[in-house]
Amino acid sequence: MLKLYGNRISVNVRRVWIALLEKQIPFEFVTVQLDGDQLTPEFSEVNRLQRVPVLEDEGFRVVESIAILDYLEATHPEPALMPTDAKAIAMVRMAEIVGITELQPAFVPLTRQLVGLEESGDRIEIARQQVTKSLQFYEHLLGGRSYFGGATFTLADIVAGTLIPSATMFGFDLAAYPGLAAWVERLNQRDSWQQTTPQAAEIQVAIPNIKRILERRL
Ligand SMILES: N[C@@H](CCC(=O)N[C@@H](CS)C(=O)NCC(=O)O)C(=O)O
Repeated sequence: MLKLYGNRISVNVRRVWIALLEKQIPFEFVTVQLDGDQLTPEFSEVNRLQRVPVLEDEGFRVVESIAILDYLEATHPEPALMPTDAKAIAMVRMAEIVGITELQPAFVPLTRQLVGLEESGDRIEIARQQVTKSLQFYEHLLGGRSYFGGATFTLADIVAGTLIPSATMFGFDLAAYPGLAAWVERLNQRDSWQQTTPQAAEIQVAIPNIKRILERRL
């Protein structure tokens, strides 16, 4: 059986977890406490980068959430989470890449500020502008359709959909982006979403770990 090394409050893990649920693939969730378990020699053997998620398939290990999503798509093609039409593929990739290279990095200084770590006003301002630009980009990309790939739910919705709602934690109002607001509501109806949404209490308990991780990171 597939093994997913992860933690319930990790957004990078949640992407993979949702894909496994959507594809109805049986798997074992191996919890890695992010209080230092990820830094042990044992876990470093599993992932030299000392991060989750890691997917293990009969001894073959895949790290990096986007690579894991591609692996799952290739090994379990049904139901398809990646379209085959050229334009739809481009839409999905744009949504994924903007998520991991624009929006997610912009959340780092904002999270640092939220948990009480030192952060410069300039970096906060740049991060807020980057979040705004990303949200505008996504609203335009979605273009009032149901999902980024068109009529069907894809990896784009998983990657963008597990990031965009977090903007509200930093004071962004999704009402300014009506297409995105309706799409978030649509995602919230899915079982895979409901099963994987971290509870407020879980996040609260994890704050010291989040702080320690952010202190060690670029
Ligand atoms: N680019 C990686 C990022 C993985 C990542 O940063 N995971 C975090 C949890 S959200 C982690 O394991 N952090 C532990 C640490 O930095 O010590 C991916 O997409 O899988």
